[in-house]
This record gives sequence, structure tokens and C-alpha cells, in this order.
Amino acid sequence: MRFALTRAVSPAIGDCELTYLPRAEISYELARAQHRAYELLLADLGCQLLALPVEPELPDSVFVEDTALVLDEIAVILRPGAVSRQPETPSVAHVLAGYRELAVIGGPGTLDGGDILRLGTSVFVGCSGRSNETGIGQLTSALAPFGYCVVPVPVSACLHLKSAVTQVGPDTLLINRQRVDPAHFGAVRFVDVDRSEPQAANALLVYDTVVYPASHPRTLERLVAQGLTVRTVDVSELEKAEGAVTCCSVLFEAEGAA
Ligand code: CIR
Repeated sequence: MRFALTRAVSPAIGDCELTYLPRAEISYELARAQHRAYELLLADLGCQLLALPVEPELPDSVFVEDTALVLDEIAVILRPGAVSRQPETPSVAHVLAGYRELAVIGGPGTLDGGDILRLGTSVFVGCSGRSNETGIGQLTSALAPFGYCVVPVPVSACLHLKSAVTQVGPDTLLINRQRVDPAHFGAVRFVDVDRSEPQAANALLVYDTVVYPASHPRTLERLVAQGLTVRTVDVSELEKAEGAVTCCSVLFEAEGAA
């Protein structure tokens, strides 16, 4: 069974961290409705939702991706690079302990899940403003016993590696080459974002369906033209908080309820 760990939008989302975007008013009601629609789409695609308790005091807590990496063999509880986000992890660890052995990234290491792109046994990690060398070193040690190879990847002018590149098919990546060099990823196929849509590289692959924001119509056309199955979601309010579609869930396989 595939689980999707999610957490409802915090009523404090207006106080979210912002790095590259100016602050714009976020409608909590609309953000909540959009997030619910995203959850229902994941359920429709076959995921069992595992909803964490809402965190009224933690503005960015809807972006659960940044708190954990779950692999078949182990879950790694991350240490987000934004100090305001570090209290998000204990509730995530509590739930994931029911499904996996845990490893934990400790200070001064930092690592955001938005920086982690796993392709088979290669785990690419963005060297961003959020994930540091110590955190990447700790992840390398935690995953080495299971045969994973952690590959640091420089990124520029964006929050996370997955603001620059994400997986949209078994051997296909959606990429913004202004933000990351495709040479890091070896012999895979690339779909380039449309030049007019620099934020368009974040897509979420669920089985063989690409979950994709409605806000990048030109890049959407490119994905469809490649023969990919795409379902769009409107995440306009979460985009104002520098979030998109990968960041709102952690997907993993496990036997029924723990
Ligand atoms: C932050 O700056 O941490 C949040 N406002 C946005 C996090 C988005 N996370 C992600 O894409 N993995």
C-alpha cells in the first residue's frame, strides 16, 4: 500500500518563510481548500492518506516533504534549514516510527526534503541555502549501509533542488536548466520547462501519473506532448508561500496501518 503523509494548512501560513518571493496575502480558506483537493487527488491515485495533526503555531508545517525522507529500508528525520521549521519534525518522527527504523539528522547539520531527489539507488541532494555539508554528510552515512549513493548537486537561484528538477517518468526529469546542470543526472530524458515559466519544474510523480500545478500551462503542454499522464491541481495559495506539489506530501510504501 502506498501512504501519503500530509498535514493540513496552518492558520498561521501568512507568516511563512519566504526567500525568493515577496510576501503576498494568502487566503487561509482557499489554501485549505486547495490542499484538501490535493489530498483527494492523491487518494484518487491510490494513496492512503496519513494526516498529521495540524500545527496552528507553525506557519510552514503543511510542507511536510522538508521533514523526512522515507526509503524502503529506513526513514530519515531531517533538520530543516529554516530554524522556524525545526519544531515540525517531532510529530513526523512519531508517526513514521510506526513504519520504519529511524535515523535523525542532528545539528549543526541541516537538510530539507525539498533538496532530495531520489532516483533508484542515487540520492541527489541540492546544495542550497537550506541543506548544508554536515547534513549531507550525515545522510550519506545513514544511507550507505543500504547501498544508496548520495550525490551533492549545486543549485542556483532557487529554494531547493526540487525547485529546479523533479521526476515525471521512470527515466524522465522535468528541469529548469537555469537552476541546475542536467549533467549531474546521467543518461535520462529531460523535458525543459517553458522559458516563461521558471517555477514550473516541480511535479509530483504518483505511480505513472504526474500531479502538476495548474499555474504553468505552457510546461503542462510539453508534459502532455511527451505522452505523460498529467492531473492538474490549483495550488496558487501554497505557491505564494514558495511551496508547490512535491512539498505537501511524503509518499512511501508499507503494509497496512501500523
Ligand atoms: C519554506 O520557505 O520553507 C516554505 N515557505 C516553503 C517550503 C517549500 N518546500 C518544498 O518545496 N519542499
